[in-house]
Amino acid sequence: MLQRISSQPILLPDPTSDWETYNVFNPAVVYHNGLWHMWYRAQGLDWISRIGYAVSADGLQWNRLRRPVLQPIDGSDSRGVEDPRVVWLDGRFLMTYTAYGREPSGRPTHAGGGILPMIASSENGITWQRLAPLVRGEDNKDHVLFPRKINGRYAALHRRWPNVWIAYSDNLVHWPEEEMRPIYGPRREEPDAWDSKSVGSNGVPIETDAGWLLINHGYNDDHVYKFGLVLLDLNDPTRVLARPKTAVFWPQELWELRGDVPNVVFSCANPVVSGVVYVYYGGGDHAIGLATCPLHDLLAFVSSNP
Ligand code: BMA
Repeated sequence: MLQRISSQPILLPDPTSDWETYNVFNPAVVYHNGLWHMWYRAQGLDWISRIGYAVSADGLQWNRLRRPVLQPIDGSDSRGVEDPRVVWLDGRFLMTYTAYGREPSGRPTHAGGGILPMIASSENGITWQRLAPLVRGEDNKDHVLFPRKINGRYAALHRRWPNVWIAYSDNLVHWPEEEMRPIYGPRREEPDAWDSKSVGSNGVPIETDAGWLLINHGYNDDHVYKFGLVLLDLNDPTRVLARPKTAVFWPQELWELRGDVPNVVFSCANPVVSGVVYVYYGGGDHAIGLATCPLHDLLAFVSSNP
């Protein structure tokens, strides 16, 4: 179903750079005004994650900026800014990213403390203003905005481990706790399931007539990151309409099976252009690959494997 466009990565680390020397991975990609925009996580000589920007006319060949567009500024993100996801909404780019800090931000969950699910905004994709975290006081990440307001409000998926939750906001800054709801979690009662241990969101939810199509990730005791599909109700995304039991994508190429972290495909982007879903992903936390699929094939798979 999802096919790699090549057995090779489309973007590699740059050994001549100080900040993207070792790894480039987990990019956000938005197609806007005839250009493909990419924001990608990079690690260089100091192993701190920064976010770089690249632009492309065809989604395949990328031109990178020499310097990162988002990097740590204080103790709340001094260990790195990670895993961007971007939407174009209300005439600006909005990014969700993980701020990885030095001090525990509150109650650690499985990730061990010091993690904030941040939101930032940009008119040109290059200069970014930090807005606020979606929630404080807990390790929470894998957050992603819906590409439009739902019932007049901004909406976001986030992970309050081990479950994926929804949150709503009028202003992107205040996300009332009392309106947060869990949607789905790991299939713990089925130890052999590919996602029995952990799940999280990938790229921006895809709006279709059948519902919000999510490509998500998960793993089981084998700790092999794979992708699956989830379909949510358009007006009430806490309603899961379908969740096929089988994964749709997993590490196969050597650079996905080895890399900096082995057995990882991890995606923060699935833009749809002319009916084709472009899944950009990090392989082995080391390089960036691309797999594509007609949107209607994914929907047919979901409807025949609810
Ligand atoms: C997750 C995130 C991702 C990473 C993945 C695999 O927790 O940190 O950025 O790709 O682990 O290492």
